[in-house]
Amino acid sequence: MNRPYVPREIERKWQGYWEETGLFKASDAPAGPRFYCLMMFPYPSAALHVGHGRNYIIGDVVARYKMMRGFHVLTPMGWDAFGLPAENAAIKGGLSPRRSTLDNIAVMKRQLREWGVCYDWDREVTSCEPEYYRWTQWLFLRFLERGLACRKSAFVNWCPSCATVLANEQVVDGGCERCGAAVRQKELEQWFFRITAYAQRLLDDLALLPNWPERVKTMQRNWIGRSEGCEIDFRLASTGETLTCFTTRLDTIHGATYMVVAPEHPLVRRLAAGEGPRAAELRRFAERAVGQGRIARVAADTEKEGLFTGEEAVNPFTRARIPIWVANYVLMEYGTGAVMAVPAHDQRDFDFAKRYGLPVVPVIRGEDRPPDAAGMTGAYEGDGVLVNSGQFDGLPNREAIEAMADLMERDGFGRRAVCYRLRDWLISRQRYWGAPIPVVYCDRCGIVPVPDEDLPVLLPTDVEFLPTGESPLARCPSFVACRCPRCGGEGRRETDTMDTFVDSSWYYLRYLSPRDDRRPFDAELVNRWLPVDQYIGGVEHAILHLLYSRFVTKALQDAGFVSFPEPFKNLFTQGMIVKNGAKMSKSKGNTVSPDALIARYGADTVRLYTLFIGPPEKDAEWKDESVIGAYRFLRGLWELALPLAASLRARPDAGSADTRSPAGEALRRAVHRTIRKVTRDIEGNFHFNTALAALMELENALRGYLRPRPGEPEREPAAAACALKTIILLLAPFVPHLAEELWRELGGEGSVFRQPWPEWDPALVEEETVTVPVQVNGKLRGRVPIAAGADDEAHLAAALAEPNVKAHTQGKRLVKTVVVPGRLVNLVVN
Ligand code: ANZ
Ligand code: ZN
Repeated sequence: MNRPYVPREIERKWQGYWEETGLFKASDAPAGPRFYCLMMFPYPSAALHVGHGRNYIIGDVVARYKMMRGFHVLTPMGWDAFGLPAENAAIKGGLSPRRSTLDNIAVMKRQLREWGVCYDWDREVTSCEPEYYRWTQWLFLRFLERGLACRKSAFVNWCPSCATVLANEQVVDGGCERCGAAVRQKELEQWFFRITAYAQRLLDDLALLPNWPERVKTMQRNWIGRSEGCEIDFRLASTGETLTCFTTRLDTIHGATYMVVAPEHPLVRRLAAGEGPRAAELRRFAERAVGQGRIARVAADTEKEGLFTGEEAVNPFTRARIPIWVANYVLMEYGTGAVMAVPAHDQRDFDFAKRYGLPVVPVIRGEDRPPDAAGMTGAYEGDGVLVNSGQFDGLPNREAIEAMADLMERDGFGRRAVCYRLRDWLISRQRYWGAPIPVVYCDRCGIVPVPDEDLPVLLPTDVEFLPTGESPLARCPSFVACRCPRCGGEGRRETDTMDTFVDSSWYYLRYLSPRDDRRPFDAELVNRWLPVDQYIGGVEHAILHLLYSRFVTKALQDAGFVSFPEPFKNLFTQGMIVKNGAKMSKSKGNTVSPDALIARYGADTVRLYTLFIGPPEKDAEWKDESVIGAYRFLRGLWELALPLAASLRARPDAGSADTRSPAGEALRRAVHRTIRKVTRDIEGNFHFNTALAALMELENALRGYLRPRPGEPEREPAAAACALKTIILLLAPFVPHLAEELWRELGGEGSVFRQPWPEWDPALVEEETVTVPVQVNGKLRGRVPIAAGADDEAHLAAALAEPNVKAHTQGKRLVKTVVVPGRLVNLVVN
């Protein structure tokens, strides 16, 4: 009687074995090829669900596969452990953020282990621990030194309920991403990283990343948002002072009938500071417009509102005086915060002009559109030929832009300019659970960086962290009070903490020397192992995390700390697991815990199902009832393999050559084709699902081979042995516990992951070919070799390429084709 398949037993055993033997321990300087396999480190929230598992399982497959390909694999894991949720949970549950974070980490670590997902845990990093955030602070100081960290006043998204600043992308439909409260605008002094200084390089260097998903690169490009245009200096009619605007459509300047400035524009501030009813009205208007918030202001369906400022500007091309308005739809942080409004050719300006009765002057004539201001129902934003534009009349507008820019640059009232949508990275948070920003305010010395040797600036533990709008650290006198590092006088510590995206912008460097207490990372090791060979994570990080990490890497390269411009050579973004049509998430109440499924069917089943569910880059629907299918396959394989392995062990000739029977030959071919298919599917784009389907087919073929039909010769063991061994090896990255166990059953030694990945024999994967006769108008004109099973189209293509057939069909019209696959192609021409 054979042993039954009891996943729990074998899985525990092999998990212990991998740990004891240090299968996943990477040495610093191994000889031979290296492979850095990185999965985005998670935020330690509550327990993981099967949707989270996809990311780690995919990474684990890659790591194990690369091991079998002979690479020294580095596959570390850590925790993105600072952040608002832990703090909010602490406020609710009373547990300290550190305690709840560490508890969550323990649960997640257990879950990863039970999934059979392995890491080099000696390299674990936890971003909320002083030994890590000390170096996040170090990074801040290097940025400060290089002018890449700066403090400036800014309007920020403010959630009154969480009492914190929110990043733009944390504002969803005008509300706080976490609590839903309406977000307001508030002007605050904040710390920024000057990522805008790297805008062009971040754009250009996307070209260095051919193996990143195209959609991620597109999202980054759009986020950076490069625009080529001009800056034009208008003058105020009253004082002659310059009012510069940015435009991408210089060609339309003769149609500029008014100007619009942002409510935050210095001109508005100056005018609003004056006396009288107009100043008061401007104050009221500006305040209300600013309060609407950036996101609402640029939304297409937001009412465009404005107010005449009482000032006029002089158009440098026409000398015409045009009124200056202030309006909500112009943003201060884009371009110059001032726009020349061309209602005939810009829809926003058109809407605004209609509302306030401002003139519309068309200056571009589209193909068959005579310019007709009165009849216009919308702006014409397309290309065309200039009209109403003086000396430029008749020029195609794209040419006009160049001619006008030349003129402007020659006469010095404007210049070509590039504008980016990308904003500086706001890194300060008025919250407790983050890395303190390491600076001191001194009345005598100003802002003084904390010296490196005084790091870390420790986050105090005896803090009341209820949100009030100020950082909780501000109400912790023992934290705030300090000596000025420069003059020794009384100083005050910065009480803001850093955005968690700073923590995660450099963690992949720390894995190389995680316990080093003299420096953030060992540059030599980093330069040896990086860029990361494969990064795996969710597409929700397509923009910020990846952009920030790229920026930090470039800044570190400029500072001489690393030798490469891009941190992640290859990126794979997996799709989401959905359940009942919605993304699996705690808030939707549709999560599935791996724990019960693993207890019932085993980790290999959960892994197999997760990988088989669909192409991993696509979203996929989780169906609990389908998990059993994966289980049945594994149990079936077990029940097939155990007796077969035993019988092979009993036959000393099992490894020798078959008496080349046709059935054995066919099985051998199937084995080699499967090796090729699985290898290519993994190497190609992680098409694990089709790789697994091919393996299931091979298992089926082996099953059939072992059951000879009556009259067929007895099966030779060598072909069966080869098939079984190959199945086990190829399955190993996917279902590692079962593979290890069966490998031993087959008489293998050590870990299956120390075995080389199977190679296919090119001679055996050649598809079988048949020779098909080709007739033209009923006469035999040639014979062509065609792969067995090829479709009609392939037959036709092969037939038409045959030289003699070609000679008989050239210049003639093909009126009919008949294909009998594998037998005949008949062409009728006239
Ligand atoms: C005149 C004009 C005429 C414009 C026309 C467009 C069409 P992109 O392509 O996104 O860079 N603009 C400039 N600064 C702005 C600001 N701070 N807030 C709101 N809008 C602003 O857009 C550039 C165009 O957006 C600029 O070109 C300007 O309007 C507007 F037929 O100038 B344009
Ligand atoms: Zn001082």
